[in-house]
Amino acid sequence: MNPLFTTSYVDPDLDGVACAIAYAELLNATGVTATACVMGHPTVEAEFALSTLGVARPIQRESFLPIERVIILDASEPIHFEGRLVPEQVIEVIDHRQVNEAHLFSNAKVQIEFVGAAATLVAERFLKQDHVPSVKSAQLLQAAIISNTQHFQANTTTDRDSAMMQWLHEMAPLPDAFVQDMFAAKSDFTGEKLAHAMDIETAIFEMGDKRIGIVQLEMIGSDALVRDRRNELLQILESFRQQNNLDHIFLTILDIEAKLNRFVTVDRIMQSVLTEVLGVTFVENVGVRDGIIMRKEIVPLIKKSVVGPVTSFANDVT
Ligand SMILES: [Mn+2]
Repeated sequence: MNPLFTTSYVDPDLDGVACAIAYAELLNATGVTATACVMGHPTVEAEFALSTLGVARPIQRESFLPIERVIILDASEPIHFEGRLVPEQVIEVIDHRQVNEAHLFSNAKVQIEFVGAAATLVAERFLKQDHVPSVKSAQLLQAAIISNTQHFQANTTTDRDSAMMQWLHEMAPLPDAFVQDMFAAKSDFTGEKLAHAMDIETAIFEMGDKRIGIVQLEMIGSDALVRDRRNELLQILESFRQQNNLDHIFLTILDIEAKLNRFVTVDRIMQSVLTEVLGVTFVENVGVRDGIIMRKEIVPLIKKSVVGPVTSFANDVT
């Protein structure tokens, strides 16, 4: 058998990294040899969690071509692998996105369920298979659930996320102040860190004949960022648009503390689409919407507005 790896998309977030590590641990505990990997650069938040919790870094890999077997977690679209594997190499998909292309992984067993974090699905696998995760994996999965649910404020949060959080917390609670420190760490966008974070947090979607870039930042203190660095934000967006050959681009900032989103774009078409689907009014290229809404929730709304109703795929949900 060819070697088996667990990984997430290129430049993974904490959910993707935590899932890759914990699921490899579960597989190995059940007699299936697998190695956790990351491609590209994990987010600042993921790096913070790995170092603060003392978790060994997953192996760095930049390609799985041509023969290795891969399990992808918190990911379900070939485009997010940037040609570093072919869909046929993927034997399993575990993800929580409504808009996905899991059907393109023709050899994979697929689990797509709409919970707040893919980490919840991995924690449930441990529970179902009657395996207790290591302390570090239990903590990493909790950090991922907290991160992906915006501390349980995101609309995508479900009772299953809370139940797995509780289960993991009882066996290995996170250190004091970990959550606060994690949110503060990911809100540090001083100097060049802003463009770097925006680069990592850019996702590209093909909708009809349009390529749309959506940059999502999660932070506390977004009012000051937008006030003090709006022109820089707009310039970064424009340079990303040109570099990635995009038709449209916008930035969505989830402010976990203020409990709102700020949208930034100079693109009039995107402004009017966001006004149409979310009721956001733009003043000087910035729009504010109360309540936290995540990119994965915005995507289907925009897709519907740009190309008509979203196709529902026949997912092989296991
Ligand atoms: Mn996720």
